[in-house]
Amino acid sequence: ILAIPALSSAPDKTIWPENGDIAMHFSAPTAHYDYEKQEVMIPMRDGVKLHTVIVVPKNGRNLPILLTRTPYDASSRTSRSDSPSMLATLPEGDEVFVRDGYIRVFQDVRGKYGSEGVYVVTRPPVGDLNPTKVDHTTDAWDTIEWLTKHIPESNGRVGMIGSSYEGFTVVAALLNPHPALKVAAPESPMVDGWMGDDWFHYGAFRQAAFDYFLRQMTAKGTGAPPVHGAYDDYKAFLETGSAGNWAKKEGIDQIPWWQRLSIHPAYDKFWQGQALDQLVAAHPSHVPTMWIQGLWDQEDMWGAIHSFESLKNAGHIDTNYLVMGPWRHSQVNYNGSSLGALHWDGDTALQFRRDTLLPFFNRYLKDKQPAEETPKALIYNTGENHWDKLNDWQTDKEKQLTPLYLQAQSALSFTKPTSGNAPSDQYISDPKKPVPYLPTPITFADTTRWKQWLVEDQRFAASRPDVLTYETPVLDHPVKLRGAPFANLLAATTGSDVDWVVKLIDVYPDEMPSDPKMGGYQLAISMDIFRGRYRNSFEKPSPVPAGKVQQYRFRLPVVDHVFLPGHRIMVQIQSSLFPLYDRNPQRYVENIMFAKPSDYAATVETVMHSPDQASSVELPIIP
Ligand code: PG9
Repeated sequence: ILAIPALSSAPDKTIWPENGDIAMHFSAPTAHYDYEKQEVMIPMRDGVKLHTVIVVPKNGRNLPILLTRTPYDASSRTSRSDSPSMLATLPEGDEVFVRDGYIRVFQDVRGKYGSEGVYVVTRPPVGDLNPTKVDHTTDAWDTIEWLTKHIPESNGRVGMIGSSYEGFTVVAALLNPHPALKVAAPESPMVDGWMGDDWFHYGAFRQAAFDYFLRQMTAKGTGAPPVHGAYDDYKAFLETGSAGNWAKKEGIDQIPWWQRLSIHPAYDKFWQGQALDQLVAAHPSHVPTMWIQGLWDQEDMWGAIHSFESLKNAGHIDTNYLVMGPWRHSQVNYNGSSLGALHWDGDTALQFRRDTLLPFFNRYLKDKQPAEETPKALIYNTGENHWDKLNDWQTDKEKQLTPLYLQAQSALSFTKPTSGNAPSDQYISDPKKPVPYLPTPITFADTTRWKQWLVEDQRFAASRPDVLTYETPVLDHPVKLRGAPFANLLAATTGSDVDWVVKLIDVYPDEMPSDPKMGGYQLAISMDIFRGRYRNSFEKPSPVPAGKVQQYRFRLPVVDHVFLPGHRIMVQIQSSLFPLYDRNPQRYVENIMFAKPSDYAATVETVMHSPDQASSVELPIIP
């Protein structure tokens, strides 16, 4: 018989863990780290505390602070990898600042991740649209006040930086900047969600936003994953119908932001009151600011350039600078050597961060004179493949545009159409077969395709019967553009509403010996969509009179491009970009978000190119 130990005797620790195998107390040794990371809750004026991660180089003294306010989790933004090195811990875009000895701070905006308070999407400034006493201007102010008093290693100066939503928080801080905020860099800031940033473009709703609603607005932390139930979103969205139907199907109709956004389909006071490009010009700051964005920014193509231009038009050019790189959304903070099939002269994003951005910040945060003067506008020439450094940037008001006219027989030319040729072209726009924005199948979750969709080869669209295509002969001299082209369509529909998509395209030579797959490539250098009901007023839409030619004139995204000899210029026109943009039913309804299946109708679109109704794309040509 085995001897059974008495019940009261303590277990042998060498064979059995008294409290289980989870260490009661654990902290990773960090003595050898080259930084210290601190997490603090910073009190705002209303008592709400915001979760803030502060990363300080060890043994640092008299260092500037680089601040980003984010809805995307300050903790994960400050842990690219778990490493004893500050360089590896912080995001790629920060490397130049880390190497130069900056203190780095990321803060969760109120109501998201570790921060207390109520989250409101791109919380508008205190006033008509925000009945509280706090906004991103006050939160930035209170945060900077606290940081400058509580980080002994700092020199008391702060720079703000961030892309997209994080760029939006930089712009908001500029409306009433804390005196210690010495320099700012909004990168692709979300500035006007209706005109041309994330939610709409000229009134056409961007259904790609739906997945974002789920991830950001169904939980304080990371929200519910989107469940589409199909690999091909073209098919899934087509079968579901209106944007409102999709919202219902996915449960998005429970989200307050969708409930607000969907009852403001027009550019009413709700959107006007939070358009930051107008607000910064009305409340200009003295903070030196570099407005940065990509030339193919698939998310926030409006914000930076329009803010810069509206400041310039209001006479506040002195402290403002413009940078536009050959980048997709936020690519400024990653590798900028290529975009889709396009390859640049080196890592353009690193070149910019190292040679322009860091010296700009150092000037105001460290009193270090830059080796060369910061150009007023730094913009990448995407035709000749180099940076252009400019000491001025002309806004639309200052620019002469040259019309490039649509012609009979799919031609394009700088001379006006003459009589005796066909005066127009037609196509059927059928909401049952909308033009896709990428070759199908399309999966919104495929982020690689999403990031580069604006540089997709447009040949897949050119071959469709519902896409009009106009082209110049092969160029025997370069045509140089710098600025914003405008679409100027004179067009009619048999329906009572219509969308117009206009693309300005560089057609590569048939043969490209050094890169054969680029032979004949159709690169859209600028494109946008315009919802016809807003042709007379963005605020007050009106039905389009059937069969009557109307003018649709709208600005396209800025370019700095040279059409090289051997290339052609092309213009494509179509009436949908699905499922990125919701379909226009083409029969006028009060709110397209909630159109019924019976509202959608195939209609005939007529684009004029007669001498007195000459459609064109107006080009910002430079000598
Ligand atoms: N484009 C994203 C966004 C900004 C603002 C509102 C909603 C979405 C972003 O990348 O942050």
